[in-house]
Amino acid sequence: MTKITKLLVANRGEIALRIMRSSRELGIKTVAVFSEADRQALHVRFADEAICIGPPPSAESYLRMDKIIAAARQTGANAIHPGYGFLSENEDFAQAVIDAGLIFVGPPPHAIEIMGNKIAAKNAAAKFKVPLVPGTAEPITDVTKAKKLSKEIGYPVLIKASAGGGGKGMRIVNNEAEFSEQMERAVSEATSAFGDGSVFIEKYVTKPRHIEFQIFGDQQGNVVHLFERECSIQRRHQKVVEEAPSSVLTPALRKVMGEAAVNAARSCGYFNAGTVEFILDENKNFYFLEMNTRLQVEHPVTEQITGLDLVKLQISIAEGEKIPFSQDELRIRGHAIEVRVYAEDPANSFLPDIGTLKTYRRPQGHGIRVDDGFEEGMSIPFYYDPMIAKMICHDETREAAIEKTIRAIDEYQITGVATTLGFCKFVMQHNAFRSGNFDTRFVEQYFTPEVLNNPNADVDEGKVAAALAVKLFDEKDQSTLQSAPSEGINRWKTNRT
Ligand code: MV4
Repeated sequence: MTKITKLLVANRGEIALRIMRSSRELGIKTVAVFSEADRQALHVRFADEAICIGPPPSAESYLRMDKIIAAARQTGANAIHPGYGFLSENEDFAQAVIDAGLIFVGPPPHAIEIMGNKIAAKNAAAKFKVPLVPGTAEPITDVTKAKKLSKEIGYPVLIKASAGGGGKGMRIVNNEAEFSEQMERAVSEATSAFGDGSVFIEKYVTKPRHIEFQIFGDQQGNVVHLFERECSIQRRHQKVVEEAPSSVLTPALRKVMGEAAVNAARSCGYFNAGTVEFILDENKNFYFLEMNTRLQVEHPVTEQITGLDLVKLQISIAEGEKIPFSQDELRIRGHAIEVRVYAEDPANSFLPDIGTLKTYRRPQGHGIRVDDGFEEGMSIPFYYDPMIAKMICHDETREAAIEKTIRAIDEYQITGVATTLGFCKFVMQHNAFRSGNFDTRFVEQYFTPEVLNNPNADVDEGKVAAALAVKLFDEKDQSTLQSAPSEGINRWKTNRT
């Protein structure tokens, strides 16, 4: 049981600030690390101490384990919080932090390792009776065998990369004739993207809802869940709107899924905060997909409905304390909706619109929380994820939370860059969303730029041409499920199409 006295936050932006705020309330000193692009950033100004760890590109700064650990040594920090993205799900980093004699505010390295490999994750979960999508339990290399298995499972099937996650490297196969070609592509994509060509096959669930459970474990072996988050409103695996609770779970289903989530955590000896991802099919059968071994972007909706501060809980668990409540003591209070405000242009294929926040005024009032890392006049760095803010609205019912979200979107004033605020308002006003009858296809089914009816719609011809090129490219290659990057990782150079 070692108290954390000084915490280094190995991250930037809103999440670095959010972690430091809770630390300060606990009387813990904070250390920021920053790249040369972030000298003026709010997380740097908020921290008690700040250390520059390198040039703007993430690979030369926020991903440099050596520099981050050296910064902890230099400042006398005795713990490191990784936030999300960057090094947060790197078991070598977690181990290096521990080996340096520091506390890692996160899960044990071996749990990160197991859950980082999708096949290992499924096998671990299966041993604890967590329901899985019908499919192969091992990496598959033999096409003939794979075809035979797919026939048994029934088409369509999905080929997934074991080292993937978040939708990277998945391919849909509709029939046996397509199989060989798609498998070759999947293997070569996985090899070039992850250096690991292992793939596996699952039955393709065609209209899934994405429901994830927040779990917490302590070092004494207690595990609880803090209910679910509904994350079906996403665009190319990038979540746009998240809410808690989900409007489709009954108390009985919530209990069964929650117990499965707790078992998935137990299956890898998990402690600290984690998220167990499920898909729910049209008949409300649920299946384990993967486990995210970090605090997630959308954790605030869980905080709003439970009244808990998940970062404070992470810190006390890292110090060796027990979880201070039992499952039975937890209740859902009201309904919370988070919308992600990105500097992206929904009228132009959601291209990042990096620039300066000429006007930046946050909405206010009862039940509104804005987690951001910017102020008016600041510019959004080109090097990192273009998320400006997360706005979380909490009210007694889902309907009231939707109305509050619309009111708050209208009150939010951002000029200088295009944002996803109008797009989020479109979601809030859509009948499918309001009725609760939607799945992960919501955006592709219902969204076209025209629905924004924006009188200031950008008619920059260059942008339109670029957007059109992207669209045509996608349509040519429909069997690839395009993926967004991992949380917090620069997608300009890696994944942006
Ligand atoms: C699936 C699926 C359908 N069937 N697996 C996408 C992200 C990664 N975590 C797994 N994903 C999916 N796996 C089977 N067997 C559909 C998806 C999927 C999805 C899942 C959650 C949220 C959004 C999604 C969007 C497209 C596809």
